[in-house]
Order: sequence, then structure tokens, then C-alpha cells
Amino acid sequence: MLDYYDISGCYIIRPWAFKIWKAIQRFFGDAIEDLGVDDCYFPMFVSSKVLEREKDHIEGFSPEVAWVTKAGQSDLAEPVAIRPTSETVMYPYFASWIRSHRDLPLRLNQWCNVVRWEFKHPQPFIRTREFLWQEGHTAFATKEEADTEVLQILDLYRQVYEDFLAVPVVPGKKSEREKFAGGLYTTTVEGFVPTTGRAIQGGTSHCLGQNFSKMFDILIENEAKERVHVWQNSWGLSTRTIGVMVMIHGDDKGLVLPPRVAAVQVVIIPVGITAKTSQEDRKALAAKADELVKDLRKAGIRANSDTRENYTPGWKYNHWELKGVPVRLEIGPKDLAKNSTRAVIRHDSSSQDIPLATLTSTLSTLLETIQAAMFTKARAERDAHLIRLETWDKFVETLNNRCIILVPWCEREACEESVKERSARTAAEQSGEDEDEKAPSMGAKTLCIPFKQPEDGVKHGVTKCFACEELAKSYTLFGRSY
Ligand code: 86X
Repeated sequence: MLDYYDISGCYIIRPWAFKIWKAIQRFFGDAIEDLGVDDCYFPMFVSSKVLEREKDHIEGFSPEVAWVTKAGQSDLAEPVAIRPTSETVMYPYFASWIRSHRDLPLRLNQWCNVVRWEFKHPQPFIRTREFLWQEGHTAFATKEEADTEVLQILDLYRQVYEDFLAVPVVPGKKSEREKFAGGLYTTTVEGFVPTTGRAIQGGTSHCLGQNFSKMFDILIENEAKERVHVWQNSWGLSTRTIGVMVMIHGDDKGLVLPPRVAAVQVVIIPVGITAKTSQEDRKALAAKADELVKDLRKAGIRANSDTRENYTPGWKYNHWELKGVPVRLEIGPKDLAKNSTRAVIRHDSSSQDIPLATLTSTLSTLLETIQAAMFTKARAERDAHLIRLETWDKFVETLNNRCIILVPWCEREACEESVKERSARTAAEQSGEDEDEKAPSMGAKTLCIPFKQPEDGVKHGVTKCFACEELAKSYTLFGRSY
């Protein structure tokens, strides 16, 4: 999927991984086109003048901005930054393109790379200094239209994770402390990685309110002939999606691909060839494999055969297991005689014989079943590590058991800060018996305030915050995170 590169934090995305990104692009690209969003491309360079027009939110990020200062040996008169995100790149042009309500809504998207020179530990797909994403930037006359879009986009992100990558996510709103500081509110889909017990932000859809339109002078004339600032959103989904999928479905034998994003859904491997097998029989077997590939492809199944003669079937099993292909079909002389083939399923190692007569229809159904089973299994695993608590008592213990926690919370920033501090394990606590580097010691933060609150949720004026003396406003998800 990936190779390391000689610059720290940078990785090569190889074809097997890029095909997954393309599957995401296909689905999401078509879906936003249906919503009326158009693709475009802006330059990757930002002048310091433009980048700094948006001082307030840039401030905290500025150590991460990469700058080009030279061309060859000569210093540039004005260094140029490489985009870490494109709000400041695009919005000066929004100001010149948007004149009246007839120019709205303006809804643009670009697929591009961005650079954030992070100093935290890099991790393939999860935290990289350059990454690929789509960033959507839209402008509306009213807050209501902007609000609607925020949730439409978030639901598409949910679909990317749940319906394509078979990864369960929790959609919700970020706390004031965790939201994008430049915006009005941030919505998110939050995933969970059971092996580390950490949550991971899967994608964000922000309502920027009028903050940017005020900074960049993006105005229209309303019905009452008054000049008013537009309402804006921005939203992004990155190649981190691939990393989340790998971590959630991968096992000791390697990658496990959900059928809907697998570049190869079915690999056909001829078996049962011995030294005694005649040249004709070998040829017949390879020909049968290729014929089956044709039939399956005609039915829309992404099938390949591996008829290479210089590799053993066992070697091929390993190879395609490592690559995560959902179904392996073994066909041998005995199977052919019975007009049958053996299917081995990657995600649960089960196998079944399938009559050749019904192969395409059986496989179509099987691939759907695998997709659903992978999601159900991942959701059960997530649910088993999502614990509801009412008070502080068992909070840290539960975190240390690699769980995320749903608690009644006051939604105050100071309270979140204090939870983070109190839940960070001290060096003393960590030393000694806990040798497992995968048990993280950092403090817990809020992941999101889930849109779907528990049925027996907060009783207003009664339910108290789990961590302080105030009243709770919502059940909020806390956890350690990537
Ligand atoms: C916030 C906000 C937003 C469009 C998204 O989350 C989705 C797609 N943009 C991105 N953000 C920054 O604004 C930012 C700015 C600088 Cl200068 C930086 F170095 C890093 C940043 N990271 C995130």
C-alpha cells in the first residue's frame, strides 16, 4: 500500500492504496456533484499577505506552515507558503465573484494535497506532513442553507466510512475547545481503533458562520437592499480514511479489504497441479480461470486470476491474503470434474463450495454479505469499548481499559481542560508493570457531542456533569485520540 520516503512524515501511496482513494473519490465526487458542488483547482502557494489576513485562527497553526524561500540559489523577494488548507487562498476570489444573491449559493470543491509540517510522531496515512484530501468551500445567503449543507456533507462522510470502508463512526458536534477556531461550529465523524483504545477524527464539516466573510469582505445585497455578509461552510476528508480502514480491519495475516473498495474482489487461483498433470490439463485449468474472470467481470465483479506458473498455490494464498482480497476461489481438476469451486473468505477464514452454474450470483450475494459482516463485527467491537458512565469514579480506569466513554457533561471549556489534566497518567503510574506502549497515557478530550443522544439522556436541571459541580447539558463522548 505504502512505502517510506527519505523525508520524515512523507510516504509514497502505492497503487493498491490509491485505488481505495479512487473508490472514495468516485462515491463522494458523484454525491457532491448531485448536490450542486463544482470541482475546481486553486494554486498550492499562498502569499504571506493573504495567509496572514486571517491572523486569529492561523496563530496557533503557524509553526506548521511550510515556506518556500529560495529559487535555486537566490532568495525570493517574498517567501511563499504552501497551503495547509485553502480558506485564505480561495476567499479573496469569493469576494470578487459574489456580488448579488444571484451568485449564491457558490459551492466549490477541490481534490488536492496540503502540507502541515507537524512535529508530533508521524504515522502512515494517519498523521503525515503532506496529505491528499478534498476540501469543500461554500457560501450561502442564509444560515439555514449553510446548516443544512453541513449535515448533508457529514452524512456523506458517514457513508464513506460505514457503507464503503465498513468502519462505524459516531457523528456529532465538536466542543468549543475542539472545534475549528475560525468557524462557528464543527461537526465530525469519530472512529475508534480497538487495538489501541483510541478514537480518531474521520472528517469534519464546519459551519464558518460569517467570520470569514467579514474578514474577506464577502457581501451581497439582500431584499431590503442592505449589504449583508454571506454564510460559509468548509469541509474536508483526507487519505486518513485509508489508515483508519487498515487499522480496523487488518489482522495477523495482513490487510482485510471491504468488498466495496477492494480493487480486486475475487482472485481465482488454479490448484491441484502436480508433476503428473499434463500440459493440456494445465492449460485447460488456466483457460477456465480466465473464462470465469470474464464471466464475473461481465456481472460487475472485480475479478482476477493468478495463473503464474512460477509460484505455488500456497505462495499465492499468502500473497493475496496479505493484500486483503475478500474472496479467493480455488479451482482444481477435481473441482472442474464436479463443476464446482471452493471459495475462501478473507475476513473470517471460512470457506464454502460454490457450483459453477451459480457462481456469479452467489459471489455477488457473498460480497454483499462480507461487506455487511465486516461492518457488523467492527460495530460490535466498537460498542463493546464504548462505555456509558454517570460519574468520575471509573472514568480513568475505563480509559485505561482502552475504552471511550459517554458521560453527562456541562460543555464548559474549563471542565474539559481539567478532565484532560486529571486523566493524563503520571510518569509514576506508568512506570512499572505497564510495558505496553500501545496503552496511551495522554489525557482524554471530548471526541464529540453525538447527535444521537441516549434515550434516557440528560434531564435538564437534574442531571449533573460527571466531572464537576455544574449541570449537564448533553451526553458527550470522551476518549484518548489520535
Ligand atoms: C483547519 C479547517 C477546514 C477546509 C477543514 O477542517 C476542512 C477543509 N478547512 C482547517 N486548519 C487550519 O485552518 C490550519 C491552518 C494552518 Cl495555517 C495550518 F498550518 C494548519 C491548519 N490546520 C487546520
